[in-house]
Amino acid sequence: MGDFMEQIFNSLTQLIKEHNNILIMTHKNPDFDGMGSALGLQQIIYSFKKESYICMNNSELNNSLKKSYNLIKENNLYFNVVKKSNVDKLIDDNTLLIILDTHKKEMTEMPELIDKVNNIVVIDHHIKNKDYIKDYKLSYINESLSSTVEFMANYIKYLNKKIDSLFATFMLVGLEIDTNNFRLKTTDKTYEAAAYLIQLGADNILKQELLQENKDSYVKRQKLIEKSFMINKNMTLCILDNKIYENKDLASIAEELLQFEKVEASFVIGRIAKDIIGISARSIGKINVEEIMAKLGGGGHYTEAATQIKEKTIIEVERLLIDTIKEEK
Ligand SMILES: [Mn+2]
Repeated sequence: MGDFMEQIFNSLTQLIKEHNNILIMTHKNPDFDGMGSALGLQQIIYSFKKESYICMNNSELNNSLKKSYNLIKENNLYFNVVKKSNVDKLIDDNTLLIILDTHKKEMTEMPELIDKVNNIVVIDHHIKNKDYIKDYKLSYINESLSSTVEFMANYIKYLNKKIDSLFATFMLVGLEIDTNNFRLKTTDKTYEAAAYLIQLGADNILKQELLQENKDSYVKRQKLIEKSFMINKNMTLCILDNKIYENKDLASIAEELLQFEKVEASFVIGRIAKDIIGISARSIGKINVEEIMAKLGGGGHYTEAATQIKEKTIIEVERLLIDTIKEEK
């Protein structure tokens, strides 16, 4: 453990101990990395004999997260949330807001909180965007970190604390999703975090159940993947039909394309709204896809990025992307 990380961990502990009414917030459309680290942090705060509240709107949960919440309830584990309609009651001078897995105000579950709360902590692993949250008590944004769960698991380990095995399982799911099964940004610290979660009892069978998808969506995706092709010696492209897809469909195809021979970067183009074409890009770590997506008005990280282009056809977007890649070389 480096001195620098120890300092960050100690400052975080200090801030937690100094404040009451601690709010934990991740990004909209939460995933297992954001929520897993929020749940882990909530247990730690509780071990300091402090209440905390995860800012959450139930309507936005995906099926696996809904299943997770039901499991928390069935097992009667400590779990505290606050909805938008009730959160104002918790805000005063002594409120601490801890933002996880994003550092952009607009991406957070309740952006208005950032103006209302004076004491803010940001912990994230995305490439620092120019509109990051500037007014904070503590900020740790490290793009070489695999996931927010990695930070949180190592924080829990540093404190020598334990959390329930169910929470450890959710955190491990987040870690595996964000690293695409230990393929991306994986360092010794990532494995240390995973090892600690397994030590805490993370359940591999439940983990796989939470990662499972239904067969139809799997088969549908494989059919789309079949149509992908190499655009040069190390990049592959998959162009979807003209149906409207969700961003996460594009992203999961791009991720899957990375496992094929010779592929160092993958791109998926598809319609995501009536007049918007999306591109999702992934890289195994040699090619900076964020740079390519930024030239097309988007952003993200080095290994995962995306953009949205208005009022163009899929073919026009394909041409734009290929020209941009050629310029890049
Ligand atoms: Mn993440």
